[in-house]
Amino acid sequence: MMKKPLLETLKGHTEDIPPIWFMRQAGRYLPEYKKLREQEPNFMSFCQRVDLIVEAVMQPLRRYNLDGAILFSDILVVPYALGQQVDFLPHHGPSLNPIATFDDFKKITFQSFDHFIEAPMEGLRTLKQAIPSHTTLIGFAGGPWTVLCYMVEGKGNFPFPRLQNMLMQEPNLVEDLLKIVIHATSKYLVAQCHAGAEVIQIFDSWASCVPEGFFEKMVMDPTAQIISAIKEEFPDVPIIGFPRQCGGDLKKYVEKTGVDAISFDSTMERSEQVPPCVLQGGIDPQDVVEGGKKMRDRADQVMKRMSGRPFIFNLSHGLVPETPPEHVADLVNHIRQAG
Ligand code: 1CP
Repeated sequence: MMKKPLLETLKGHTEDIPPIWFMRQAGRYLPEYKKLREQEPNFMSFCQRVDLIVEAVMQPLRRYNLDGAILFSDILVVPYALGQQVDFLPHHGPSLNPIATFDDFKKITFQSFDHFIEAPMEGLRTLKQAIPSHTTLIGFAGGPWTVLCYMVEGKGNFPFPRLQNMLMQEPNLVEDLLKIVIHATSKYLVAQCHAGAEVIQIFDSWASCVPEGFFEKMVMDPTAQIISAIKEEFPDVPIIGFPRQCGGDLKKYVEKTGVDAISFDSTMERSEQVPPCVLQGGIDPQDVVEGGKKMRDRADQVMKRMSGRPFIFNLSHGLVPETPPEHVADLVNHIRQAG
């Protein structure tokens, strides 16, 4: 069987040319995605269509030579599968019926959970056969803190004051919610591994707004519990953590959670401390919007810093909708030549 560079790197091998994939490599910056998206009026129903999610994953793989293919879904599929109302409003992002009281919390149910996660599972099984043989299939979920941000706030609203207030005023409600989300996320990710995911990434995109003193309880412990549930059944599936802009002690994060790799962002790039694990990361998504020599120079700087150690080329956050796809193609070609 052909070796997969992304998997090899996650096992600790250093490749001459780093494996490459990008957060949000599928989706709205691609004209072919915008066309595909028209087939379902509502984003959650799009995520329930196996044919459409498989096609959305394949689109960037046809354009560029990538080492990773990430399931097309969303971190809000978990609250949706738990019975919370989740909508995506055009130009406004996610909109949920916020959980504010114990009565709202009581509506959360596992009753249809398995039914709702069946489409992504079928998507993964199909993709395992469809992607190129050197490409690694990546499953994902949101970190519980980040998912709770949306469940309680009802929308993207950094720094998520409702969850912050609830943490101070209704700690028991937060604790009960957290337990459910940890359990649901573990179940969802173990199912993804059964369906063929070879790597798992946990997106804790809003780790930066955890209140002082709560990082262990709200980010590290929940991540550790999810990872131990995965590793119990799938000890060899590597896990990438993305505690975005958490500014904390990454060495401790690695030791406490059991992640195999960290996807770093621009704040970690400036830090002196290098976490004791495989690293994933790269330039800023805005550099790819701009493109050209500046983008290539930035990429060279990252490659130089990471040379000689196991490293996956990615970005400090996801590709944004304004990204010209030609710039992504240029970046991939540049790294493959420079390596
Ligand atoms: O109508 C549409 O097309 C909806 C736009 C869209 C898309 C294409 C959303 C709504 N989600 C997605 C796909 C998605 N989301 C993927 C698969 C695509 C890929 O990676 O190739 C993934 C991995 C996510 C993960 C996700 N969703 C995160 C974590 C990663 C990150 O970017 O930090 C977060 C925070 C979300 C929430 C979310 N879903 C959608 C939007 C616009 C948002 C962000 C809203 C906000 O800013 O708060």
